[in-house]
Amino acid sequence: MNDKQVLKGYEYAKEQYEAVGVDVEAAIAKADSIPVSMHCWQGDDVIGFDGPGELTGGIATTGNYPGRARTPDELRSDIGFAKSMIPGAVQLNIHACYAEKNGKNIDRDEYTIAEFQNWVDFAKELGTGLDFNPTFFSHPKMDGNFSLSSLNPDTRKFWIEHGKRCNEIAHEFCKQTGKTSVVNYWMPDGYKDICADTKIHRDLMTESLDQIFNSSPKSENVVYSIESKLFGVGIESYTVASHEYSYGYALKRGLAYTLDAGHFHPTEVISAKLSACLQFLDKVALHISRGVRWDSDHVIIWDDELQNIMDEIIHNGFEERVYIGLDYFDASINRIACWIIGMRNARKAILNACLAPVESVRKAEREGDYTSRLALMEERRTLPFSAVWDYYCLKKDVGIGREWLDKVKEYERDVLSAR
Ligand code: RNT
Ligand code: ZN
Repeated sequence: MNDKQVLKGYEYAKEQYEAVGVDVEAAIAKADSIPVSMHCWQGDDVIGFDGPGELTGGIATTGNYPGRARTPDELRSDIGFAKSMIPGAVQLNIHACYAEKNGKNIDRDEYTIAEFQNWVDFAKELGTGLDFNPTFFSHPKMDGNFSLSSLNPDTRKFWIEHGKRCNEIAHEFCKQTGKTSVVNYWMPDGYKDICADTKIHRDLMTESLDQIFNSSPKSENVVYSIESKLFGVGIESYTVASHEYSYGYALKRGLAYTLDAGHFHPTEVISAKLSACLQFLDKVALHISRGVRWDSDHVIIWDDELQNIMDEIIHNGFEERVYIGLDYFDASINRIACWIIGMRNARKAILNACLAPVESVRKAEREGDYTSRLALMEERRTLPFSAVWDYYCLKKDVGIGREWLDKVKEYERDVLSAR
């Protein structure tokens, strides 16, 4: 498609949206400014650089598509390349296992900003902030799948120190990038089979988390968040940090709560939880993922749930209270394409939410006219969104339509295939 065609399509689309009361330029500007956190771990199958080189502990990647990033530099160039085809404000999300120890013999309980300085410099180059995650998996100090709630005090001590280090490091990120840093806590702790004592681990988890947060620096721009999960791979029967646990902890301690789209019963959706959680919590973080039957973490597609999530955020004015992040890992297709597809889809859904003529639908609802409510909701679906999206991509110079795919194929030929 050439630029002239895009502009022509945009003129038509703009008129259509204006006819239903939408200011298209304002919608584009708003959609462009909302940050989406891009998870570095899609690029290397969540393996990281500080450990034994395999992923263990409740999550799994499947597939062996060639071209996995094997070094920090490879991962950073893949991210940089992907970002050139991703429009809108981006945060970069990294895990503690992406530390670069540079030959130093230190463990996760001793990390400082030094092990992440390359990531900070990279984020600054990209103009993004850095989100962070302590890594409570893929490590010999895990007690089976237990970390902060292990019955072994030495194990707990190690992971408590790890949490503290990560919180300190995030403050450095913040200082250096000048941007907010969300520190997300996900602990796989739990049992494969039915357990006899569900309480003891939760007591210990609370004690450990309290120790971490009671002696961590606090500032407005570092947001600590606790992620819940229904079950993990090999942790099917009991998870310590379940929904009620994590939500309750966050609420009581004034932290944020992370809703991962793949962490609930298959008929539950996180879009339905947002305005409920935000009645009581200040902030919520999102891990947008796509569960397929089990804890599968497929690449997110632009489906109804993704749209509903963004509608809930934007139509309720929650942009400042919800930190949007992605969390999936597919090793069966080109990993860079995974990032681009997911990040572009997230942005499409944000833009589409900003373009929705929501006031007229809400007015119908308030007036009890549920016929119009349904009719208008359905009419929204066929508004000429794609013409606005193409125009936005043209403006941002990120490739229109499928153009980005040719570039990814070229990169695969020239760079990835040599790995
Ligand atoms: C696992 C959680 C967690 C991880 C990342 C790598 O089920 O979703 O957020 O995916 O931290
Ligand atoms: Zn997650």
